[in-house]
Amino acid sequence: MSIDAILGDLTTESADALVNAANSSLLGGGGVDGALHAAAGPALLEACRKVRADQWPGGLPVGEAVATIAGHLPARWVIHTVGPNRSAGQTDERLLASSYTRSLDVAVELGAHSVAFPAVGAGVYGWDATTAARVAVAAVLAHPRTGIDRVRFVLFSPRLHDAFTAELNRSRRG
Ligand code: AR6
Repeated sequence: MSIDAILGDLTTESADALVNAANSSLLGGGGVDGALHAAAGPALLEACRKVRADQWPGGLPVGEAVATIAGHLPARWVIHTVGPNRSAGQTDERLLASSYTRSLDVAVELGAHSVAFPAVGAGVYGWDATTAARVAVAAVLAHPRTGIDRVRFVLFSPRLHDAFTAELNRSRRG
């Protein structure tokens, strides 16, 4: 089982499941959400509309996760999660941890062997890099991750890459 952090673009990362930092509407947005939808093509939005109609008519709650097909992305599934919007006063770190925990729960249910995450909440939603990295790494390490061989954090900025790398190194030193 490997956990690593790379500087890169999630839309070109090959993994069984790519995690999307979505919003409750599941109908797209900016940041990594917009990039994933653009790369996946319209089938992803169509799948998200179906999730809304069938499973989450009121929208996906903060800290929850749900899977769809991945369209043209180099993955089998996209797992959509909604981080807490710190900029809007949702400051509970447990909700951010839950985004990772529930995403991994869904990945295990799907039978995914590899999962790639962005820094959920660390863009529009306003979590600082150090906190985003600490919460993300702790949540992934605490998860049983049954059947998952690789978890990768794909970070879009050197600052986030440094924060996640430092956190992983700290956790390895124990
Ligand atoms: N690959 C990897 N990371 C990326 C990419 C990419 N292609 N593009 C951006 N990031 P954000 P949030 C990074 O704002 O804070 C959306 O509008 C970005 O630099 O995408 O959870 C949703 O629809 C940042 O470090 O997600 C919601 O409304 C990280 O991904 C809202 O933003 C997360 O930033 C969610 O906000």
